[in-house]
Amino acid sequence: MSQQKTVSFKRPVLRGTLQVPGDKSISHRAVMLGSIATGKTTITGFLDGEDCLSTIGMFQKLGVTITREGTNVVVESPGIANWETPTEPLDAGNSGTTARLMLGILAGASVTSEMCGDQYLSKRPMKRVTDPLSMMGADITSEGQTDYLPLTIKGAILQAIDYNMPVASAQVKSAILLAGLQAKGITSVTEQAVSRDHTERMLMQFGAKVEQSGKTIRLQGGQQLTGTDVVVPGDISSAAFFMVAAAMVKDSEVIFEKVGLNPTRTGILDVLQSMGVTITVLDEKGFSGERYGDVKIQYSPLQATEIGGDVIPRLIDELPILALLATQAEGRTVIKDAEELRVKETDRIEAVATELRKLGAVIETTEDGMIITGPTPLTGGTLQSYGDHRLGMMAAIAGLITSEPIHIDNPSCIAISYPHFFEDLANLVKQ
Ligand code: SPQ
Repeated sequence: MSQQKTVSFKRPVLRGTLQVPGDKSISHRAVMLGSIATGKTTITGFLDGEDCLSTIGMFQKLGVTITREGTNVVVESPGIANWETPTEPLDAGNSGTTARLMLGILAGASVTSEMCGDQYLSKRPMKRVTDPLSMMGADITSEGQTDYLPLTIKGAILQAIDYNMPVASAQVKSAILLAGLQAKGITSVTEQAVSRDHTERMLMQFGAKVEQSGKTIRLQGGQQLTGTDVVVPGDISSAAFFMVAAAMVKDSEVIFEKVGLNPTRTGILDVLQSMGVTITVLDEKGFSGERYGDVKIQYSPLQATEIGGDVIPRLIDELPILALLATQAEGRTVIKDAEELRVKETDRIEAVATELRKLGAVIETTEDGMIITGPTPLTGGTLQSYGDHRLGMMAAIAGLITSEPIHIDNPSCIAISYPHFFEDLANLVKQ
């Protein structure tokens, strides 16, 4: 049954400090590499969101021992060569990252498995991964269309490939590299634009040798991974919702503690700066190849900007909330080169435009983005989440600047990436 959540504030101001939950992309990869590896991996700061729990569930069905106490996870694995054949389908839930990276991992494992997902994931394209994996010799079949889950993966002997990526996607890159780890020879992947590089960094952390030259990554197959300790920084994609809130709600000032600052993810900070937002990085550190730090965001008058080209993969998941911000900026904000938004949990171009227009926003959609004219005062109303966590959180943040309350239909999807979102919102808002 669909639920509703109402967000209503009278003259809010956001103030204080916030430590957002662990990075979703890094949490997935820590469990995946810990399960491929032999031995014990400890993960601290793990994201206990539904997507990452789907990843844990899959490996438990493959015979890996994984225990979790809140955000502390211990993975004890016999290594990929000793996984058990699962007796039930591996369920990726709503998680594209789980499905696509696992296709790469399972392609070269010595087990046969079936993979399924929820109603939204079952409509997202898998061919972008199954095509290159088939070139490596993967045996992935389906009873219906091979572009979609459910799929059956029969572990096979893989050969390395040199792959030029037709789309800018960290999931495709990672699936090929993880298959390449089990393949004969040297696998290389060349990107059009640099996407998040957590897989490459973490492979090195687990003892693999990965070479990078320009936009090409090379990996020798047959390398063994060894369990290690992983510390997960805060997720900048989750922080982005409150960063935008602080930037557009008058007199706000918020410090984000220990938030991930990997340069392949910080496009949001570049765009906020180009819109006139005052950003101060207070303390930047690095560990295990991932950077993190404390970042202060202050309310500022906003100017429109252009978002396109190489920055897109560095902020792809932040575009829905940036669209909301653009409604409050002076001038025409153009978002382009973002056609990938159409194949996320929902078509995020149409969904964002449809929902923000209900509040009075002036938005035109294009094939690969949106054109938003501002500033526009926003009214209240009922917004749909489309079962998409990022749409649900965008709707909630809109409630900070609308003249009337916002009612969010089906807000429970927010737990996919940010289980305590509404508590953090309530703690930051001073009325
Ligand atoms: O995992 P999923 O469902 O694909 O999640 C999303 C999100 O909004 O959280 C996209 F819908 O993030 C992707 C991101 O868009 C996570 C990700 C990763 O961890 O590798 C990479 C990006 O996807 P892609 O297709 O560009 O590789």
